[in-house]
Amino acid sequence: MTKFHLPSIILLAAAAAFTGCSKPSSQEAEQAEETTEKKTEPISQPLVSHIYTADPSAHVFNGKIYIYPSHDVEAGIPQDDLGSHFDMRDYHVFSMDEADGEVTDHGVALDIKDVPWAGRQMWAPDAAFANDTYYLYFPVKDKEDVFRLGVATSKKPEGPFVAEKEPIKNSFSIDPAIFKDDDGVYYMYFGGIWGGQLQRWDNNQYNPDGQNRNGDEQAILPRIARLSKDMKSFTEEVKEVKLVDQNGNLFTESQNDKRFFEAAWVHKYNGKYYFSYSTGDTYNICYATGDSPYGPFTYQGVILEPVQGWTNHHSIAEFKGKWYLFYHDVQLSGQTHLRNIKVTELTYNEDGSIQTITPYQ
Ligand code: FUB
Repeated sequence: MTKFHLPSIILLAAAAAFTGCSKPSSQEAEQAEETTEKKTEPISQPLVSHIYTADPSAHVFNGKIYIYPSHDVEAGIPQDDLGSHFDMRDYHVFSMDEADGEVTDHGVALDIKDVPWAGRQMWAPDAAFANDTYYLYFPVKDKEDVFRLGVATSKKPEGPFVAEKEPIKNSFSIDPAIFKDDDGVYYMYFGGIWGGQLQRWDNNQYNPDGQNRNGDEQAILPRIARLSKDMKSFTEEVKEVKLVDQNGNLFTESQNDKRFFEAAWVHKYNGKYYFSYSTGDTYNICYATGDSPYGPFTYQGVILEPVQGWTNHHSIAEFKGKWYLFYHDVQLSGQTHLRNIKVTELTYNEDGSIQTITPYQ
């Protein structure tokens, strides 16, 4: 276990690097670069700097904040459109007693070599607590190079976790996010297009030749499934989550500043369900609201504007009466696959809308 105190973190300046895991058009890349070039002073600093971390899923367990991020590494894999250079091999869990306090690294919580079915690429995880047990959910490619979602258990929030011998039946794609509703039912949201392979899944059937959608086609939708009591399987068929505009229309692929790309997260505020997500190649974290965990969710706006680096990924948690946005950028490395997790406060307006956060000033 290693402790880090924020003031002692060595901060390195780093340039924006929009050379992501999948290919943006040059116009999109230029636009995003312009956005971050205008303001370069980060509003928050990396939570840790001894290792690279990304995709922070935060939860409050036992009165502390626990963060379940990806552990970025330089694997020496050339960059390609499917994100092969994101070749992560284990997970660390971090905890904090205060949102602006010391960060404890609890060490390796799960290693890819201890997941019998895993091939490569441990991407963004999440966690949940039920049945006096902590569950770590994680996407990793199986031996056939198809992303599946795994689950591992521990009696402690920081692990170490022991993985089930098989992936969750009927699971696919990436970025699992667990939401517990007020009635005690747990749901998993998941999916990510391009490198996350969601375009290969139609009607829950795998087609290795599945293609990204064209501009005028309906955008691919995120997925949801209710979890079983033992938290290790789906109790229902995987369903699409409808994400619509203010007129109730589904987005087309060309509306890529609003349509779903990856990194789903769900939380509840004043009785409303908030579905938030990354728009991927336009780099926003957006949100949509609804009256049921299954949606439909109506688009409301941007929570987090583009960060330095190609990916944008977040989670939202309430701690001691305040709401926080956990996110990442590439402040420490300037390289898209070597990210660092951060936190900043999130503010609701009186009408329940969320104030947009600009990550640089
Ligand atoms: O960390 C690998 C992938 O990058 C995640 O699964 C995506 O959400 C993006 O952040």
